[in-house]
Amino acid sequence: MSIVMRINRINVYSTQLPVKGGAYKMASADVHSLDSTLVEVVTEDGTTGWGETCPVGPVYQPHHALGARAALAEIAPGLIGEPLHSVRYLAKRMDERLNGHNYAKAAFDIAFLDLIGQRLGVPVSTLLGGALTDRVPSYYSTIVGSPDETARIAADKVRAGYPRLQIKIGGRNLEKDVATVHKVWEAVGHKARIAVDGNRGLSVAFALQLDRLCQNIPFVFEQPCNSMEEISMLKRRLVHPLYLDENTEDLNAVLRAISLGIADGFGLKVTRLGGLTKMMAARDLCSIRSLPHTCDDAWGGDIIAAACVHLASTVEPRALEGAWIAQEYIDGHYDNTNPVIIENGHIAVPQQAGLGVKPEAGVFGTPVVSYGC
Ligand code: 0XW
Ligand code: MG
Repeated sequence: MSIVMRINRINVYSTQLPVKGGAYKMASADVHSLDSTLVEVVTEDGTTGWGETCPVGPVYQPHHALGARAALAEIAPGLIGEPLHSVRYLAKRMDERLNGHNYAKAAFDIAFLDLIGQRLGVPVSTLLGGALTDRVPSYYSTIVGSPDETARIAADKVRAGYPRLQIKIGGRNLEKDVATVHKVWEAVGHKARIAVDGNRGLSVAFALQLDRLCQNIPFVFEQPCNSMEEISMLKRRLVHPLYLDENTEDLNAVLRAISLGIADGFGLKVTRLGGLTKMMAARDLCSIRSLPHTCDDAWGGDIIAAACVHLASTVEPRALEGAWIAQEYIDGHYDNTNPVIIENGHIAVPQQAGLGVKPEAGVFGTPVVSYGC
């Protein structure tokens, strides 16, 4: 069957995703409601493919919602009339229209794969090399909170089936962060794997002190400091394994971190790297060096959640640190027939053709802008 069909129209939508409970607190920022950008790519036969990009506020990484939409405005007109026969060709077209801005291009990359999957009658996981499982582990991410409350939530989430926890620290005194890590460990012990995430908020000195004061607790230390240079200074002085998240701004950064030997693993974000096609490359680079990683995004609804889960299903299970999706912090779904949901700390991999998620008609209101006919 030929998969050549042309892009007729692109609709861009914005939707607000308020944070349940009021605020998602990280060392770098507190966020209250996230502005997600969705692209709906319509082909000449009327099939629709969806993509999403939702920075977790403007401070987490050098991304913001209006930036995503400005970048899409540069790119979208150049995609109208293009054939959907090759995601690599369309990536080249996007690069010819705009340098960088991976987090915006990612939304299109996801939508193209959704369309091609539907056309071929296969799930996106098949286009990514093929699923190894039909259910992937997730992990629960706490917010920066009091030691006792964080430990209580951690124990609850382990009881709910999560095999991994990510404990947020930073932006306050050392005593509180150290107490939080100790209390979580006392509450959950070996029942869950633990990551301690500083979200770039610690100095090298603070990170070293925390590392020593928690040296008998097995956790991986995620993105404690801001820059790769600080991370390199830390790397050989830490007791705990070191994971990079925000520093992996593109595939070259992943490659650099691997070749410099400064990362024991990664918190990877689909949109930051430029979409699922780029994530496949990161997955394969990590696999060559047996480096574990997550398959996440910063935030977003069912579209980005489905993208993360399809990708996660293709990762060797021993290298998969889990697929984080924002479900625990947002209400509702774009698609109530086939929502992406966490059950017992795990997520079923959509089996339908494409992403397996179709936003309900009108759920995002009218497009903020449309291109094509
Ligand atoms: C836990 N996350 C995947 C969600 C927020 O965007 C922060 C992020 C992280 O690991 O830093
Ligand atoms: Mg992180």
